[in-house]
Amino acid sequence: MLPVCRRSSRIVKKIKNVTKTHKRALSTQDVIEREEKYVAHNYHPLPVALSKGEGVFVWDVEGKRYFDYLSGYSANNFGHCHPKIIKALQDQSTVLHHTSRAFFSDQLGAYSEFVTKLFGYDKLLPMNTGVEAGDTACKLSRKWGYRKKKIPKDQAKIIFAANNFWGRSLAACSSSTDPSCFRDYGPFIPGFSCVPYNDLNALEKFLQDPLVCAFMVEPIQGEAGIKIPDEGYLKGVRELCTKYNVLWIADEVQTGLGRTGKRLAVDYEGVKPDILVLGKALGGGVYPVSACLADDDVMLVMEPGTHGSTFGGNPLACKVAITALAVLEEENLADNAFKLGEIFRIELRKKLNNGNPIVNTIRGKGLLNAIDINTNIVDAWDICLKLKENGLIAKHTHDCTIRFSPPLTITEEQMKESIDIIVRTITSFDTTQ
Ligand code: IF1
Repeated sequence: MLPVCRRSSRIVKKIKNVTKTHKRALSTQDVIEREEKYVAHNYHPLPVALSKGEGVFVWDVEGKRYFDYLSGYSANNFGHCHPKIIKALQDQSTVLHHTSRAFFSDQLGAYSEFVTKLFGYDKLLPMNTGVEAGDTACKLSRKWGYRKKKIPKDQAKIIFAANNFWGRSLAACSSSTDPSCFRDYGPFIPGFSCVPYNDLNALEKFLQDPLVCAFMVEPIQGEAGIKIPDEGYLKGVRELCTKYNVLWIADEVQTGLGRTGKRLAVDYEGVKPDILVLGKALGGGVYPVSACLADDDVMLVMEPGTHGSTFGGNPLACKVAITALAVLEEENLADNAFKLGEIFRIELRKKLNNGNPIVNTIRGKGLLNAIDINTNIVDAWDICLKLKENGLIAKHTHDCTIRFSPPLTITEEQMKESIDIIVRTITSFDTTQ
């Protein structure tokens, strides 16, 4: 066994060697092989190795430019390296970045006041990731159920929409109807059940159960493939939850913050959830920031020491989030998403939906759009590979749907260039076989 000094110098040498290889320009293949070797295989990424981002564009390690049509799963609503968000990150990180909530800080109250007034709630509970905020909403609802609805101890039920997706925790898996999300992760959390999405009659039957404390639903289902409910569904959810004294939890982690062409997707029907869950773009794409918003009759069931998070609500998160929201409002990005989303769907339907057998449907709201592919002719994956070759990166969800969600900062000219790439790519596939 080598003496400690010899061992540590060997480790230092190894690290130097690793950093030295960094100096040689890495190829895409180098990046892929290194990730394969050292990173868990819990994703199957598109074979592109990104090293730079600016606005709606990203560049790979060979310097090739792409339109980013995933936006980091809608965390990059404001584009890559938005100058105001980067400045806020830089400035705050040199002043005070993390304190924990064991102490007050000058940023948390300012941020929470801004956010609660913007969305019309009494209070905010700060977390970091979307799934943590979703979990917080479930805990809030159960506690409210026991304290306010007088549900007998440990019997509270929460209803979710079938085909929901709200993250990767055991709680989220426990509510999932997608085997790829829950297989081999049992036993599951009790008291969770699912109701068909976009079905108010089915929902009412579940909500009549006096043990139900909450119903969690995405205003548009993301991972399910950008599933848009009928007009009036959200109003119906609001009415039924009020009628049966059930908290409505709206998961706007993906649909929120301008993505669907409104500040929140629920704004399309002018309804207010009891608990609003935000995440992803709330951190401006540069820092994990999520939150639950609720009024005092719900939020104040949480007493000190009964829930929390090391990083939740830290000064850096607050500064970045308040800046991201200011960018959303000042640059009218929700309106831009609405306008350019219309152009996207109209142009693609005109150029692709007129008999091209590959494309089944084109749907979406704002800049949360998807195309269903006829997988008898071509796989969505193969289309994504070809799109990449043509300078646009997008990701399929399940086998037959490709999501198209660029940053909300995209311009009309960039949108038209992207549409050309998508049309050229899809029409390049042979449909005769
Ligand atoms: C993955 C997509 C999936 C979400 C909604 C909560 C969360 C998410 C509506 C949890 C997260 C991410 C997770 C990522 C892929 C991506 C995603 F729809 F955005 F594309 F999976 F559906 N509510 N969605 O969409 O937020 O804890 O991740 O911050 O896990 O593969 P998180």
